[in-house]
Amino acid sequence: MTIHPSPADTKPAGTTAPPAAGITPAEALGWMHTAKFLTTAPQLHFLPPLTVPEIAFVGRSNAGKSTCINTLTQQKQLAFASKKPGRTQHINLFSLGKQGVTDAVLADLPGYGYAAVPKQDKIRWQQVMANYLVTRENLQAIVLMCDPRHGLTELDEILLDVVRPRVEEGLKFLVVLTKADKLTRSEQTKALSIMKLQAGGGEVRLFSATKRQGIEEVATLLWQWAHPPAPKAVAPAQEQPAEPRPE
Ligand SMILES: Nc1nc2c(ncn2[C@@H]2O[C@H](COP(=O)(O)OP(=O)(O)OP(=O)(O)O)[C@@H](O)[C@H]2O)c(=O)[nH]1
Ligand SMILES: [Mg+2]
Repeated sequence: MTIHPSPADTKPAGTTAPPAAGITPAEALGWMHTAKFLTTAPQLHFLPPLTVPEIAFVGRSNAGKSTCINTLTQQKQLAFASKKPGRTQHINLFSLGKQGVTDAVLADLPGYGYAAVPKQDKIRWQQVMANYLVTRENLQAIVLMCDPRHGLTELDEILLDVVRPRVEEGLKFLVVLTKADKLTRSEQTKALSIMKLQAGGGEVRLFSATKRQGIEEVATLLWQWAHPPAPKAVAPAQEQPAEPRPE
């Protein structure tokens, strides 16, 4: 198992920033590397009901969802990536967890918006995805993959509308600006600030599979989302003895 050292690991002792929420980027990548194929489902009702947090990768066809999963998990062919849009046609689940104990699941979803797909298939898929996003009970986070050269498409906007009520109830939301290697530095900065305005309070990160940009940041964020701090037990209110009235 190869884990690329994080910048924090290569800094001289004493200058390392404290890990966010108890995990270093290298540990987050180690967790990602445990990914294993779990199951594939052509339709929602074939998905096994699960209780562990599920993180769904969604976005238009060819945006780079499968490549992002392979890059984050440091596995070349875990998810099927392809130059040809429409490569992923089922919902594919990958389990994560150390020592064989699954503590989260990644879901690679088929992309939308590929022009060559017959209209009926497009509508069917949009319904499957909307149902998945609305009804999947263990869904903990959505990663919307967006090529910053195209920005948010009409179908991305529809997806945002579909998930908004759940995001307002606490579903985590991240926009990954993919293929950042195709942009100059200043274009990246601009794309990031525009998307921050459009993401409605969701997180936004730049990402490049080829330049290995943003990998540690995204892995760390997903680990944090999959391991939310346990809610603090609320101590029962104690009866206070009545203050004696001043005479
Ligand atoms: N330059 C560059 N190309 C990328 C990057 N990520 C993905 N690609 C390329 O984009 C194409 C599509 O990648 P996929 O990962 O198959 O895209 P997808 O979103 O899973 O596509 P569907 O399964 O059709 O929805 C492939 O040719 C990838 O090599 C990246 O960060 N930089
Ligand atoms: Mg794919």
